[in-house]
Formats: sequence, structure tokens, C-alpha cells
Amino acid sequence: MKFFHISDLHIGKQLHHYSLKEEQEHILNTIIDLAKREGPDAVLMAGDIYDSGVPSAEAVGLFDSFLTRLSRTMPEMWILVIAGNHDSGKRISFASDILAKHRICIAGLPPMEEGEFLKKVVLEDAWGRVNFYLLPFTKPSHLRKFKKEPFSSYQEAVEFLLEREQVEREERNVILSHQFYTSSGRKPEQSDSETISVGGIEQVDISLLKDFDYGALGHIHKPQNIGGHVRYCGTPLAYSVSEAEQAKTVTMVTLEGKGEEPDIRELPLMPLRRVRKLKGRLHEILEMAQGSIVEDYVSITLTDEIEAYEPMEQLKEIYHRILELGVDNKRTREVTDIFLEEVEDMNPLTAFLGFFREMRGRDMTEGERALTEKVVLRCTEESGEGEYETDLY
Ligand SMILES: [Mn+2]
Repeated sequence: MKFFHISDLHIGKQLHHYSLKEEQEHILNTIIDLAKREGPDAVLMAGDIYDSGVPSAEAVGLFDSFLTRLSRTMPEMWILVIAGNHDSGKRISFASDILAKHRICIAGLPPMEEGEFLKKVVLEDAWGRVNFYLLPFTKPSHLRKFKKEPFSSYQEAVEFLLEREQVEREERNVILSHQFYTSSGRKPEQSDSETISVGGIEQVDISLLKDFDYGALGHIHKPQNIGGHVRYCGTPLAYSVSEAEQAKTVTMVTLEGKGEEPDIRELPLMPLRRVRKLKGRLHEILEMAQGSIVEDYVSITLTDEIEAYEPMEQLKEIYHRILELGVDNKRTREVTDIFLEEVEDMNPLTAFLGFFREMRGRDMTEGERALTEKVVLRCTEESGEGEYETDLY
């Protein structure tokens, strides 16, 4: 049994206000080509299909075309999809009954009442059955009909759902899931493009997946195994500057007989345009501009001690997609030190207004400021930090 494991397509995502439509189209085409070449029995998509619960028409069109072409090219192959935390479970499972006839199985929401169970697809090969369980992103609140007292953690919620399933331990079992899994409290290596979780309530321990021969996870954007045969396959594209050096891949898994080590391979994905971090003096950065790099997404840090006049103007002439421009020299390091000291004594509103000015190169409009004041007030009230004087100018 051979299958592809992909996740976190985040179709419709922008990178610092640049649309990634062409990059996403290109990488989805590459995945179709890889499927043609390798002939897997199934393609598993472990959540975060879209970047938003209300994807744009363009994003829906892109996924539609991907799914249709993948299915048409390989009509015998199964396509298994679960919703992630970025997806709307309801929307994503649209037309799922009809799609099932084309071997496309989409699970948007977890079981919500008695009598409902996880979607399961059973495939067979020379070694017998492989049961694929589809566990879409689950929050404790999804399960409120099961129990008077709500589940207090994600761990309890997932445990509850898995215990209701009659997992056949003699057969091979695979699960698709999009929770924030940790291994005995050890967190996976994260990137800047995942939604940051606060506190520990979202964590689910991988020991819950002990009955599965392979755990096909989504959510974390850097490919990594997190113990046993439980794996985050990562995003197909770099979705933040922090992922600039990450190799993005499709995970290809081959399962043979029960109890045998699965063969896990990574098929490299080459993006249409790379995300790069460039650091150096202005003249060095300008000299680096050879070949395709000028079309790449670049995050530039200038290290000149004598700062150039309007460097952005010169850089823009050559680099077409500049994500951000920073300076790292003696002056900025000193400023940062002083600023850090100052900011500790500032009230949150002043600190944020300063941050906004620094990032956007202008002061807030009255409307923006009023909104920020409201937010800061609410946050400080809720966190018990007390009230702050808001009339600051
Ligand atoms: Mn994601």
C-alpha cells in the first residue's frame, strides 16, 4: 500500500501581501505529476486545505481544479481529505456524498452525536486491509452533545473520539489528523506561519495514536517525524520567512505487512519562486542579483555601518518581490537595547503605537487609534493588568 501524505496547502494564502496563486498552482501541478510518476493508491490531505474558513472564489477554483485533475488522471486512486483549523468543516465537506463515488472522501467535522463515527476508508492489498481513519480538526466544543460537562482539553476530546472507534489491531491502520500533537510534552519544531497556540490546552499526546501504523498529521509547517510513525509532512511551499531554508516535500509512505517498518520517503518539491533571506551590505546584496533570484521572495537585512540613502529605491529596481527590509548594524543594535529597556516601562498602548509607526512608517489614523485603544483596554481589563491612561499625545 503506497500513499502520498500532504497537508497545509493553505490555498489562497498571501505572503506579505503578495498573492501566491501562481506558486500554488505550480506546486499543485507538481504534486499531480509526482502522483502520475509514483502511482500511489491514495493521496492523504491532512487539513488546512484553504487558508481561510471563507476562501475566495479564486482559492476554491484552484482547489477544485487540483482535485478534479488529480482524480481524473488517476481514477483508481483514493483522495482522502480532512479539515484543518483554518478550514470551515461545514463548507469543505460540500457535495461529499457525490465525491465519494469518485473515490474522494472529505471529512469536515468530527462525529457530533451518538451513532456518528469517524469516516473510514478501507483499501486492500496483498497483505490484507488498511483502514484509513479521517479525524478532522476537533475542538472540545464540537463534542458538547455527548456529555453534560464539556471536555476541558483537546486531549480529552480526541481520546474520547478514538476510544469510540473499534480499531482492528490485527489490521493495518492509518489516521489523518490535524491537532497540535506533542510527544511526552515535547513540541514539534514550529514556524512563523502556524497559528500560535497559547498555553497548553491544545496539545494532544501522540500516545493516543498507538493503535495506528502511521499517523498522517497536518498543522506544523516543517516536515518532521514526532515519534514512532507519526509524522507532520509540512507545507508544500514556504509560507513565512522563517521557512526560507526548509526543504518542502511530499511524504510518500509504503506499508507492507502488519508490524513491518513503513518505508517513508520525501519527494522534493521545487517552488516556482523561492523565499530567501539575504544579509549583507547594500552593494553586496545588489551584486547577488543574478538569475532567478530577482524573481524570488526576499527578506533583506542590510549591515552597512554607514546607512545608504533610500536603499529600498535601489533594491526595488532589481528585486521584484521584496518581503521586508531591515537594518542590522551598531546603531540598530544599540537602539534595540535602549528600546527594550524603555518598552518595559511603557504602557501597552504607547508601545503598540510606536511599533505601528515603526512598521508602517506613519502614525495611526484616529479611527485606528480608537480601535486599538478599545482592544488594549479590553485586554488589560481581562488580564487584570489594570487600566492605563489612554490620552498619551
Ligand atoms: Mn496550517
